[in-house]
Parts: sequence; structure tokens; C-alpha cells
Amino acid sequence: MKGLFITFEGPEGGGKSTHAARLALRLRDLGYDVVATREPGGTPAGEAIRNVIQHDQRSANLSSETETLLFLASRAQLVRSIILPALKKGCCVICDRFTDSTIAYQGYGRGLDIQSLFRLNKFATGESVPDLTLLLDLDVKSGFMRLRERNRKNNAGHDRIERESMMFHEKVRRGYLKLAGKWPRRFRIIDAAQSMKQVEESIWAVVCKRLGRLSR
Ligand code: Z5A
Repeated sequence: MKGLFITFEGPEGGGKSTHAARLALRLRDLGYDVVATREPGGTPAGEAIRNVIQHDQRSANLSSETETLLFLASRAQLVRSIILPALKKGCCVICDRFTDSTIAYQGYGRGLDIQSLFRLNKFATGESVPDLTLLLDLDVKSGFMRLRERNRKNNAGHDRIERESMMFHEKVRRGYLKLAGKWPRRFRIIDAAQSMKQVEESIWAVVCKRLGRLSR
């Protein structure tokens, strides 16, 4: 594939959305063709699924298996209609969450069988794997403090998964760190407790090393 596929991952409030957007801007300023997207969502069907998972009252009692399949349905559509076509054209694709979220949240967090989730991820993505995964790592308490502050400013509440226990989110964070240990070439851990500027520069330093094959 000609393009470059970068994913942002990590526990709540680490700054994924903020830094995915900043990275996209910075690359576009240099003339790179960038497609920025997110999970769940990124397509009309995916955004509808996002709403069902996060905010629809009827999803209050979703089983973990149902929740997993909804995330995978959103992903399957996103890969085929946005990610693969953009990579084939030689774009840089930046995705806010991807396959590792399913392993961290539904696997390590909810306790579903991790090998089955790897197989389901393969089915959903046709085996497209990110070239680089930036894990914005932050302790759970600090992440939730940031989210509370953001939600207060936006007058928003916590969504269904954000309302899970601290223990759940601790398991998710540990799960991510295990994944980063398993694929050290693909993952880069970014200390998200640093200032906004320091995080941005840490990300930039990592990304610059991977831009070689991308044309402007
Ligand atoms: N999920 C899943 O379970 N399984 C899956 O397969 C997939 C997803 C794909 C998606 O939620 C939920 O779906 C997510 C996982 C689950 N669940 N939870 N809980 P989402 O898309 O709505 O949100 P998120 O992906 O979890 O991101 P977030 O919690 O909204 O946070 P963030 O994107 O990492 O952070 P942010 O919005 O960029 O920053 C948060 C605030 O902190 C904001 O006010 C920033 O200005 C501030 N910030 C950011 N960086 C800094 C620094 N360095 N210093 C100070 N303040 C900062």
C-alpha cells in the first residue's frame, strides 16, 4: 500500500482527538494529503452505530458480544469505504481508535476471549494493520479529570462506556500497555501527562521518522 496508516489509541482523556486533529493540520500544512477519521464512526453507517452504542437509551443492556459486533460493523465499513481507498491513493490516514481499542476494551476490559477478538478484527479489516500506533498513555484518574473538565465546558455527560468503573478502565490501560509490548515496532507510547505542546512535539518526532515513503 502506498499511503501511511496512523492510529491513535489509549484510555480516556489522553488527548487522542486533540492530537489526531493537530497532527492532521501539521501534515496538511506541509502539503501531505491527509484523511482523518474516527472509530466508532467515520461513515454514515458508522456514525449511526456510534450513536446506538454510546447514547441510545435502548442500548443500556447491550451484551458485551453485541457491543463488540457493533464496533466491528462500524470498522468493516470504515476500512472498505474510507481507509483502504485513501491508502491506495497514497494518502496519510489518521484514525482516532482502531482494532486495538476492541482488544483493550472488549478483551482486557470486558473479559471477552482475546484470540477470538483478534480473529474478528481480521475479518472486519481484511487484515489492514496500521503502520504506526500512537498510544497516548495516561493514568485513569487524570484522564477522567480532563474529561470532567471538557464535559463541563461542553455541557455534556459521560457516555455508556465512560460510566464504567475505575477498575474497568485500569484493566483497559494495562491491556494497551500489553499490546504495545507485543508489537514494539508498530506501537509508540507517548506520555500523555506532559503538557499539550510536549505531547504534540513527541508525536511529531515519531511521525517525522515514518514520513519517508509518503509523497506530497
Ligand atoms: N471503544 C470500544 O470499547 N471498542 C472499540 O473497538 C472502539 C471504541 C473503537 C469511543 O469514545 C468509546 O468507544 C471509547 C472506547 C470505546 N470509550 N470510552 N469510554 P469517544 O470516541 O467518544 O471518546 P474516546 O475515544 O474515549 O476519547 P475521549 O475520552 O473523548 O478522549 P481523548 O480523545 O483521548 O481526549 P481529548 O478529547 O482530545 O482531550 C480530553 C480533554 O483533555 C480536552 O479538554 C483536552 O483539551 C484536554 N487535554 C488533552 N491533552 C492534554 C494535555 N496534554 N494537557 C492538558 N489537557 C489536555
